[in-house]
Amino acid sequence: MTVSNDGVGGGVSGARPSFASEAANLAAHQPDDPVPDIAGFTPEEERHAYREMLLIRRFEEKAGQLYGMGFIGGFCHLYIGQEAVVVGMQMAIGEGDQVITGYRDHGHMLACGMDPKGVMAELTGRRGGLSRGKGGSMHMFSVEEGFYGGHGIVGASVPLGTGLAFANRYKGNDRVCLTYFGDGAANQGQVYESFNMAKLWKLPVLYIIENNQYGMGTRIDRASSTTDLSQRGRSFDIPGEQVDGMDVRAVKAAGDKAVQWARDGNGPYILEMLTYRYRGHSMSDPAKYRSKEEVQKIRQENDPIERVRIRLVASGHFSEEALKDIDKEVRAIVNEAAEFSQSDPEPDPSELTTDVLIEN
Ligand SMILES: Cc1ncc(C[n+]2csc(CCOP(=O)(O)OP(=O)(O)O)c2C)c(N)n1
Ligand SMILES: [Mg+2]
Repeated sequence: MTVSNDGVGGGVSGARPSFASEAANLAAHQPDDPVPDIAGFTPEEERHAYREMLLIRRFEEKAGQLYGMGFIGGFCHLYIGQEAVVVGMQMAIGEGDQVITGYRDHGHMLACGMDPKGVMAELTGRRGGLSRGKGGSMHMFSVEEGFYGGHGIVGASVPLGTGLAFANRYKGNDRVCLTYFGDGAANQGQVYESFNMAKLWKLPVLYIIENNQYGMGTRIDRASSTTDLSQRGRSFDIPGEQVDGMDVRAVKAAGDKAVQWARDGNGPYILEMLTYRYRGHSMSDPAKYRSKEEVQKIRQENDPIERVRIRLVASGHFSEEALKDIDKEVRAIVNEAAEFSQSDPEPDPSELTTDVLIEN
């Protein structure tokens, strides 16, 4: 199969449109497209995407509340607004493929199928947490579900994900590693060292840049000399493209193509997901570096979940009632996780010295 190499090796693309015009572009694909537009995405897939995104949204809203109530300590970076990225990509991979990301990781874990109770109890530092209450928000892991962390060091997921892909190649399996990182991380040196090796050895890795427009309080155009991050692989001859990361269908379509490219032995591929985070960088960020109107506009015009909801109802395949039932089901899961994460005991003090060093 072929994947478009457009842009790689082509002319330098023009000045990046301002975010306002980018947002307007995103808004242009807005929901009132009549339904047949779900081409390649069955109503059942659309429903699945809706449920998965809603689970992440409700989970994150609850985590925000628990943080406010003092149940969660330390850092907590919410994924609200970016749900279509992980859900669409997860729908594009299969059994045995791997996922690795940074610290904004709750959505990735839920999309991978990790237990919401275990994730929430880890946030509150309880015994039943996925790292037995000793890792917290940024440090969970599940080999069974193909999730390799959860990394607090910005950019660290990139060489690690490249290493996972190297292991796949070395073992001769056909697994692909989804390696997520942010627009801020995209300026790090280790990213480019990884790109070089990945292309040289044709490693099955997809670099998924979640461009949510900000690295902490700094807007991308204030921190990056070039802002079309999909073209960051040019020096290494790694193809890439920008994707509407607020449209789960677009994400899955781009994901399907790129996963196949990597699985077929063509090496790495870059997907720059144009997305947006609604909340501050972490729970302690009042987000004074942007206006409330900017956030409000994206929420109203581009919300990834609302876009699917409108399409589903317009399609006639699902009633408002049926969608409310999904909401109920998801809320019950999140409430149960929240209750567990408050009632489960903290780890025993003897656990302080376990899982620190491998003995003997
Ligand atoms: C090596 C390193 N440098 C700096 C930090 C502090 N830091 C934490 S998050 C962050 C911004 C990263 O932004 P981006 O990659 O866009 O990810 P986002 O938070 O938007 O998901 C920085 C600088 C860190 N954790 N690690
Ligand atoms: Mg960012």
